[in-house]
Amino acid sequence: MSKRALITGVTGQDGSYLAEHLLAQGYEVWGLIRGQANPRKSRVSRLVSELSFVDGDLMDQASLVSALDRIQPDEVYNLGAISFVPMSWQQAELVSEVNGVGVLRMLEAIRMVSGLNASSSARSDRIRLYQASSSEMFGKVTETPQRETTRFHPRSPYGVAKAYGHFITRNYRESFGMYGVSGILFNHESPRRGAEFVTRKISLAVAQIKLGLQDKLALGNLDATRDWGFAGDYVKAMHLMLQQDEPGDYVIGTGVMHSVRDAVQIAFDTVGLNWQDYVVIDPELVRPAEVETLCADSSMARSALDWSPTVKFEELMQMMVESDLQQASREREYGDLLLAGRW
Ligand code: NDP
Ligand code: GDR
Repeated sequence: MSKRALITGVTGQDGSYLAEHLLAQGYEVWGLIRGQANPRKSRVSRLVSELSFVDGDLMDQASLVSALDRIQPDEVYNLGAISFVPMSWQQAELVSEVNGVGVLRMLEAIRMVSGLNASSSARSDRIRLYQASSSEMFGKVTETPQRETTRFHPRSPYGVAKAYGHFITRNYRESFGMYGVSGILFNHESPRRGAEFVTRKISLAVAQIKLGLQDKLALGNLDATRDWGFAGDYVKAMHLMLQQDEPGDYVIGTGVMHSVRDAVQIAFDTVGLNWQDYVVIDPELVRPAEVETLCADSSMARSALDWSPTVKFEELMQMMVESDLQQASREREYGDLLLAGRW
């Protein structure tokens, strides 16, 4: 019998890649969808047509219990979150509810549906949980590169909420014998990345500038450095984590750091333009408390999971720029045809 997986956050970047990966492994895949008419549902069903959907929201405990009851999944991937860090200073309470307490709601739903209680001595594998933890938990770093044992010092309400989700997952593992793991994933990108994140903001702008549809790109801190990888590689690590005999938490990243300035340079180089002619600094885009630098030590995942990244940063930025250029060219062609009355 094929395994069954439930993904929260299925309409997001990682959700769509993970759904594709699990379907390719022979899984039956369900996505939790929130909202009455979620506009991203049709986008993800176009990308991943064999996907099934169930209604639910991490803000609504009963909806999680009823989704688990109905689907009886073997594996739950909790990717749902408000994932844009600056939003967490604007709506700190909501972000804490979804990204922090939302994890507790999912753990409680699994506990109820699996019949686990505090006297459960043996570990329960009935429903395995993957929790999407983040390198933002490291924040103001105390050692470089960061590994599983590096101390957390989150710098945003987002990072604080993710740290809660991380520890409560570990606590349910220790308290109830639940099979729950957290992947501490560093930044990962793709042509499906949301337009608000810096790499996609850059690739979209470069495509528009190349086609003469935009003339400036406003950015914040160009000196911030990140360990950026390809989302398609990272969802494979999520799956591998849930296949281990013993549950554990793993750092996932490339171990290579680049600055936002490097990202800009590679993206503009891809289309033969000089970035200094187009990029302007907008102080409004600088964060109240910045995470200046992040770099992963994934040696544990590399040896225990046999996982390694396959896409280098330069290739990743080029892939994103080329995808956005193709898309923008198609849209411009369509616009020209409309204007010429030939559509
Ligand atoms: P996205 O922002 O692309 O997707 C977020 C998803 O969360 C969307 O599907 C959204 O659904 C869903 N969501 C938002 N609020 C709720 C809610 N109340 N209940 C249920 N679902 C909700 O994020 P990514 O795919 O990039 O990231 C996936 C996860 O991994 C997130 O938890 C993120 O914080 C974490 N992460 C991401 C990293 C990265 O570099 N991408 C690195 C480390 C961690 P909707 O369509 O309804 O808005
Ligand atoms: P991050 O990603 O906050 O690391 O969180 P983002 O791409 O938003 O920022 C990366 C760095 O770029 C700097 N920066 C800008 N960022 C944005 N968005 N827009 C700008 O104009 C800009 N200019 C400079 C930022 O200051 C920052 O230092 C992502 C999300 O996916 C989280 O959900 C996830 O947990 C972490 O990665 C790991």
